[in-house]
Amino acid sequence: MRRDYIDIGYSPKDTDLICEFHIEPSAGVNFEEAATHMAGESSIDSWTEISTLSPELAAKLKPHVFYLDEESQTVRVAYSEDLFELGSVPQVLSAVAGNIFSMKIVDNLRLQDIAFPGSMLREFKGPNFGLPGIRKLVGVYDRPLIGTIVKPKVGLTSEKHAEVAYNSFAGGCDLVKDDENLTDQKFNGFDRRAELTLKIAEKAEVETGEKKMYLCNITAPTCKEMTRRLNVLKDLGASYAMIDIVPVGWTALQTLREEAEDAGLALHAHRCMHSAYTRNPRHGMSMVLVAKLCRLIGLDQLHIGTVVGKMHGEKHEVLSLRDECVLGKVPADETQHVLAQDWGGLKPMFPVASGGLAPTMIPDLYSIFGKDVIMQFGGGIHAHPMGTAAGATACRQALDASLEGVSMQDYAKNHTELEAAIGKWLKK
Ligand code: CAP
Ligand code: MG
Repeated sequence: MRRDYIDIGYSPKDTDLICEFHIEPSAGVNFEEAATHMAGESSIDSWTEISTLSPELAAKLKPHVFYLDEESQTVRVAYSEDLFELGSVPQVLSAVAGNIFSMKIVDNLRLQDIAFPGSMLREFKGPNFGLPGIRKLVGVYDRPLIGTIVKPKVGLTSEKHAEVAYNSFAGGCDLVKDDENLTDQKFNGFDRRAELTLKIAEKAEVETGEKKMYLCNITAPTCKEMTRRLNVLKDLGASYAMIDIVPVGWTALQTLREEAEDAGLALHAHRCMHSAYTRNPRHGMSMVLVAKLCRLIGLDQLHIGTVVGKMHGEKHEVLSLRDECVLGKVPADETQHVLAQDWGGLKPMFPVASGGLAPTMIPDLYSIFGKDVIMQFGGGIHAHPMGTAAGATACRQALDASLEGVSMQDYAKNHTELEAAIGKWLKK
């Protein structure tokens, strides 16, 4: 391993890719040594001096550890763009999020963020619809969107699934999605579920006068099958497809981004399994980076957490995720280890808040996120004491109260569905 990767004061080139890492060296390994090995292993080097790495080649491609703070265990590395296959998320991750997590000389290592240079950003299309395109699709511009997840997660027949979706739409949901583990099971096959639920969404549109979006989960064992499912949805007149982004993998997402554009479908990114490597603040990689990669590749909307619901995610972290989804230029945020990112012209993604939410949380959600958020209520709609449709109506009533600046309690005085929701979820 060469010794000249520590290069404090190096000023990254505009074309460099920059990574921030959290590094905890193993016992007996000093911080600079751990940083050197990590920089080498994530770029051009090996565990020992290799004769085949000429000084000229090293000078051209070597990484620069330009920031080193042992107290905060933070390291920043600049990598030449020549080290990467332009437009390939898998290859970037194989380099800067690959072997290094396995190195014995670290006890913990976390890739906090990547700042992509414009020269690499330009290789990605970003969202096809994005937040503005989704608003145009749904025809709603001035409020959060309300969605639900058909519950129970799995087990219903396709007919029953469609019935629950209908009640959710009729009650006021703009969006109804499949749960993350519902794909193509014997009791609820993909093709039949898509056909029945899309047909009933159309019925609800006619009856309510509102657009109704069904997000059918196309997660499948092969890209070929996911593409087939995407085209089944297209032929049925769907506007969306949903994907479990972590189980399917980055190459599948880049493939489906192309296929979805050809099919004219928006992509909903469910992030189940992300916590396997984002949750531990000392090891793995951040959800901010997952969100950045999703926007680069071009998913249209992404789960980012709720602050007030059942999943972990502090307010500052969730808002950093929201900013990464939405802003054109994301400022550096040292406290959240977010590197500054200029998104160029890539469209914003629609942030999705979901997980453990009840209609009575809408005032808090609205004050946290404002109008540019999709609020999803699974149990919070299907556990409503008056049933699914009333649960959806209670959400719209709670949202109307927030939009009008009226307290939920006052608004509930002449809105029975909201009053029942308050009785169930607020009065403990
Ligand atoms: C929510 C949900 C979503 C979570 C995912 C669930 O249902 O369907 O998958 O929101 O979490 O299965 O838990 P509930 P995140 O509304 O009944 O909780 O959005 O944090 O990725
Ligand atoms: Mg779910």
